[in-house]
Amino acid sequence: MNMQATRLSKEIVELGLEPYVLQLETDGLTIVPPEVTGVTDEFLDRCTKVLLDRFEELTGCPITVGGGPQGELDWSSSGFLQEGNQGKQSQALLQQIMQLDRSLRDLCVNPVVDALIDHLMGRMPGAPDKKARRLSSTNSFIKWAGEFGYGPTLGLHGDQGANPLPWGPTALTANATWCLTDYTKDGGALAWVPGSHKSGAHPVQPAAAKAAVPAECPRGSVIIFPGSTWHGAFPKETEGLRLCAVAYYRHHAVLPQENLPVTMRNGPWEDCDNPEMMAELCGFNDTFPYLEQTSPLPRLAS
Ligand SMILES: O=C(O)CCC(=O)C(=O)O
Ligand SMILES: [Fe+2]
Repeated sequence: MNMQATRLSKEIVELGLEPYVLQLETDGLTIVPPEVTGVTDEFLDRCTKVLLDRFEELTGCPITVGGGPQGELDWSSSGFLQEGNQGKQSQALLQQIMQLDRSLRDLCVNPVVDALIDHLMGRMPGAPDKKARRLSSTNSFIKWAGEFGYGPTLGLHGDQGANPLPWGPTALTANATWCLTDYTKDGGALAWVPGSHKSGAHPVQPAAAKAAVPAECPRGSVIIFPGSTWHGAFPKETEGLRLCAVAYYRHHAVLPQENLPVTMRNGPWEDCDNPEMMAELCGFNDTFPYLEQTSPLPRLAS
């Protein structure tokens, strides 16, 4: 974890988040229950409805939490082929979900999650009041019953895998996976390897898959881990959906997955619980990448 951040922030102490920080430091993942983040059943219902409506809008196929997709799906026009997976594809990724509804933006400015992500990424050099964390993208994994999943490797990876090795103690990316259904091993829960964040490198198989455990938790929980923690998912063997909303973060020095300073500039970023935090998370006022000459120039004196 971030060396500067081994001191606990005011927010961590005020919100009583020390036990979650300890888990992040020792295991590389923590699960925060809805009682601590304050999300309600009605709020989770709204997030769920927005995502399922969006799935139907983009695919033409109605989908329910209890029954999964309500028709045959055909991937052939998408050009999508999963290597080694002879079975039917049984998940889809919805992107840019923060644009869809205020509920999904409010997840991104939740003060509890923000304090823990800030702990992982720390502050700007020489500016202890400036947080280094930004949003990289917002996505939803929609998973339904299917035998294969990610195969025997469980698809284990570190999310910050595009960054050069070795990874240091400061998180370069971090993941907050909001569970909109219960997460169980049979139900295709996130798989992860305790302590793997300390290796500072990619997973080594098959030992990694052997050491993987499920992140099991009730609906409304949020699973938080740095980009160095090895994770994937168990195959989903049960009926119905495994649904989540992922707020994916980056250190300010790391490229975003979605070009949020551009895509959200005229978007509904102000419509959320904390517009000031959202503007910072989108990186609207960051020095880089610039779009025009920003460095001051002199004029010939007259
Ligand atoms: O749940 C999954 O299928 C994998 C999730 C994942 O890799 C991620 O959110 O970064
Ligand atoms: Fe991942």
